[in-house]
Order: sequence, then C-alpha cells, then structure tokens
Amino acid sequence: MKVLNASHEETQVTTTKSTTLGRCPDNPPTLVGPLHVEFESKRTLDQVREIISPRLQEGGRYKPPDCVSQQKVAIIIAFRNRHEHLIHWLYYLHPILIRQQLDYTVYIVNQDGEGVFNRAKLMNAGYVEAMKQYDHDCFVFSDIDLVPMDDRNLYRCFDNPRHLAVAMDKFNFHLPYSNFFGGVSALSKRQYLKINGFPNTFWGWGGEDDDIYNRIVYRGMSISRPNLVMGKYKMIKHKRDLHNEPNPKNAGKLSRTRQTMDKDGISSLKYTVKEIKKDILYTFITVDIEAPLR
Ligand code: UD2
Ligand code: MN
Repeated sequence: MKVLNASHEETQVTTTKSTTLGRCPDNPPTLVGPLHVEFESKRTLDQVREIISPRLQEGGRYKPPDCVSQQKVAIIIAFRNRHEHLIHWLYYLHPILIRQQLDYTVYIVNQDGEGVFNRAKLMNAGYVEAMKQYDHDCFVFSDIDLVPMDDRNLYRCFDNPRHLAVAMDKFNFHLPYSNFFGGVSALSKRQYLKINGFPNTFWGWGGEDDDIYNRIVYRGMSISRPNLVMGKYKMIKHKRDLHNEPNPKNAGKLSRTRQTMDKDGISSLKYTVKEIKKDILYTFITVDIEAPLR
C-alpha cells in the first residue's frame, strides 16, 4: 500500500468526516430548560449581530456542524413595522434554535404599503418564497413578539400540526380556549398542503388562527401540543398597530371554513415580491399582497 501525501491525506479525512456525521438525536443534549426572558430596551440589532452572526450563514441560516438534522425548518414571521420586536426575537430565538440542533432559516415576511394587515396571507407568501430558497419540509409560523421561556419547546414538526404557544404570560400561562391555535405553530409541508395552506381573506386582526384550526380538524388531523411548563411564552407588550383593527367580518367567516378552504388558500394565493434582502440574521422579504386601504 502506498503512503499518502499530505494533501491526499487531508481529503481522506474530510471525506470520512462528512460521511460519518450521524443523525441529530431526538432530544438535543445541549438544552437548558427554563429561560430568563427580559425585553431590555437598550438592545440593538448590531449587538445581536455581533453575538450571533459568527455561527450563521447569510440569510439567517444555521446547520448543526456535528450532526444531520432530521428536518429542514423554515421559520416564517408575518411582519410590518415591528423592528424593536425583531431585535428581541432574534436575540433570544437564534441561540435557542441552535441549541435545538435545527437546520433552519428565518424568513421575515414584510407587508409592503399602508393597506390593511393580513397575517395569514403573509404566512402563505412566506411558505412559497421559502420553498424557492431551500428544500424545506417543516414550517414554523410565528408572531414577532413571542419568545419561548423554555428551550425544550422544539421548533420542528410532529406527526400532527403543532401548536407551540400554549402558555402565554398574557393569558396567565394557560390556553385561552381549547381550540386556540394563535401565536406560534408548526406544520410539515405535507400537513400544510393538506389544508390548502392558510386563508388569504382574513384582513385585519383576528380569526385567521381559528380558521387554520378548523382546516386542520376538517382534514382529519389533530393538534399536537407541548405541556404548560415547556410551552410558556412571553409576549412583548404592545398596542394594536395601525391598519390592523379587529375585523368583525372575520368571526362571521369561521362557520364557513369547510366550504371555503379548498378555494381560499395556497391554491388561490396572489402577491408580488418587491424585494428580498439577506441579512446575516434573517431573510427579509417584502411583498405586496394587494391589501385594501381601510
Ligand atoms: C394574536 C395571536 C396571533 C394572531 C392575532 C390575530 C397571540 C399571542 N397571538 O396576536 O397569532 O392570531 O391575535 O390576528 O395571541 N404584525 C406586525 N405588524 C403589524 C401587525 C401585526 O408585524 O402592524 C404581526 C406581528 O408578527 C404580530 C402578529 O402580526 O406579532 C400578530 O399581531 P398582534 O401582535 O398585533 O396581535 P395579538 O398579539 O393580539
Ligand atoms: Mn402580539
């Protein structure tokens, strides 16, 4: 047998290393459990960049260096004019998601213009745009103002659609009602397509989360949830935003989800991408979703 020269040896070593990477374990070993969460006003985006960016790839992407993740997760956040909340979210979530050993990317889906806000339609646009960037098979849909207080609450997909934000401080760390599906949820690509995605027609505040819940039940799936200890969340205190008033029409639509869900969803989605910016901490996608002015 020939003795290998130095460079050949090096190639051998890297090849062996990349082929022997095992699957990441079901229970990530580096989790710490309950977390202290405090929304300090002096935090800046540059500080967060300095702390977190050495571990990330452009666009807010991470892959564990020592194992192969079982899912490729897209974190999708509906957004407009909440830059301070974005700082806190990134500060807390990146380290948590890294400890969870996820292969993940953060997508901030920014609604262009001054029209009425539409959380669910933005999430649909986020799904389509994320799929153009990477072969994601799991989607975590989150509010920008919700930070988990326990890193055992895993941001990945389960056998059924998962509701993660089960115990928020603003609801006294309980589910406000048993069908509640708001805040943070996770659906695999298969689960998301099975319900034709989210509704596009819930303009303004309220109802879209209940419509999604209905879709899941009507397609014969159930809801998976963490317990009330691991599912604790802190919401950044805020007032209702401009152009996101509670819409009284939304509640009325909920009795018709069964009839509307096949027509209103990912199958009927229309929007235009205005800009895609890749920051080291996130991919920022600005979309025109044809919002009516109020
Ligand atoms: C609740 C639900 C939320 C959704 C909403 C009804 C909780 C914690 N969350 O949120 O999931 O069902 O009711 O629509 O109970 N946003 C912006 N800019 C805006 C308006 C909204 O970025 O101008 C985004 C942002 O990610 C925000 C989310 O939409 O967190 C939900 O809006 P919200 O925080 O005003 O509503 P909230 O807390 O009542
Ligand atoms: Mn909120």
